[in-house]
Amino acid sequence: MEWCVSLPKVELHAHLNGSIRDSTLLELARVLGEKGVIVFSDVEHVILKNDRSLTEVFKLFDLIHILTTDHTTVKRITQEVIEDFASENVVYLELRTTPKRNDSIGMTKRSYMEAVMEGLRAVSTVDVAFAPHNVDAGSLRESLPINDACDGKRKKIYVRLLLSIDRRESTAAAMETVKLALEMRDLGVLGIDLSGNPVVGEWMTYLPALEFAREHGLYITLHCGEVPNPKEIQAMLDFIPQRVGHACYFEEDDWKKLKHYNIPVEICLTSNIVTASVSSLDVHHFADLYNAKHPIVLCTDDAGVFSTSLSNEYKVAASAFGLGKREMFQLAKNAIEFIFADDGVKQDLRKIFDLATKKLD
Ligand code: 6MZ
Repeated sequence: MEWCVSLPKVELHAHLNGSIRDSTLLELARVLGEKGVIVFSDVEHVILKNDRSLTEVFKLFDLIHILTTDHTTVKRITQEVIEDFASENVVYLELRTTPKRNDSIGMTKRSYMEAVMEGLRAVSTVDVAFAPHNVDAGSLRESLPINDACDGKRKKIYVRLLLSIDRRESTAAAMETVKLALEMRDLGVLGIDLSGNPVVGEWMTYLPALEFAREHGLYITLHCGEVPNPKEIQAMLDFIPQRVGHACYFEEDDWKKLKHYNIPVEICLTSNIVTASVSSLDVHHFADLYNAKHPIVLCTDDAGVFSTSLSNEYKVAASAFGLGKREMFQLAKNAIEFIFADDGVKQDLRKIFDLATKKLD
């Protein structure tokens, strides 16, 4: 495990509200319990539970959102999540989150995202490079010298953002999120994710907003095939997104299309097993895709909800699929090619990995 921790890593599929520390969730639940908003003893075991079906996961997200959807807490969890990823040598993080409205406290999707940005700026334990075009905040930090992730120096992490459309949302709400993403491009927002409970909603509802996003140059990644839904899977692949997440319920034609378009897959091993989207690692599609040299990247999905970390996902892959250190290193490095950030960032990341090669043998 130690080796997996020191390995520099790229995280491309992490939901902000799924990546919160248990200790933070419990603390927030205690406070709301004291205020009488929730009953702490009812939610404590829900937060600490380890086995969760997909249905239970989405119930848990409803609870998490009650605990976190205010500006101060959104700022705090963003800061903590970035610190946690950096502490295990994640050198590039594409963090995704669903901008939310909460009229009772005057929260708009924009003010939610401003709280996320404040969280990014508040990180002090590591250097965060997050805003490529913003002279005040980002470009100075962005030009900080690269760090060798393994040498114990102060760590640096690149952070970029994807805004998520929740499958419960209407076309208009999805469009609002895309427009917000366009407005926040200078602050490191690179693209759009479609996520949320996969048994809810229709592809055609989100399509206009996703097309608009693409026309305006945003990158797109879709949760695809997390449940069996052959028509939707084909429609999503025909859209040719830049990446897809999960791909658990693909059939032969879907694999053919995915491979034909060479669409990289964000693989979330622990998430797929815990939610029973894949019955066991022995039959996980990682192996086929890996052997076919199809672009794949290991990710956590929801490190908090599934009690995992990116280092742990590499460890799980190594033992389940018999990968040695060289293969793991290459797998981690290959992820650079599938990030949505520009070539300058890719070059920096390649240097980080090259420096690390020597030390990780
Ligand atoms: C689909 C998921 C997900 O956006 O509030 N989310 N959507 N499948 C999954 N696999 C288990 N895990 C998380 O983070 C939480 C939200 O991300 C999506 C859901 O919409 C969830 O409400 P944010 O930061």
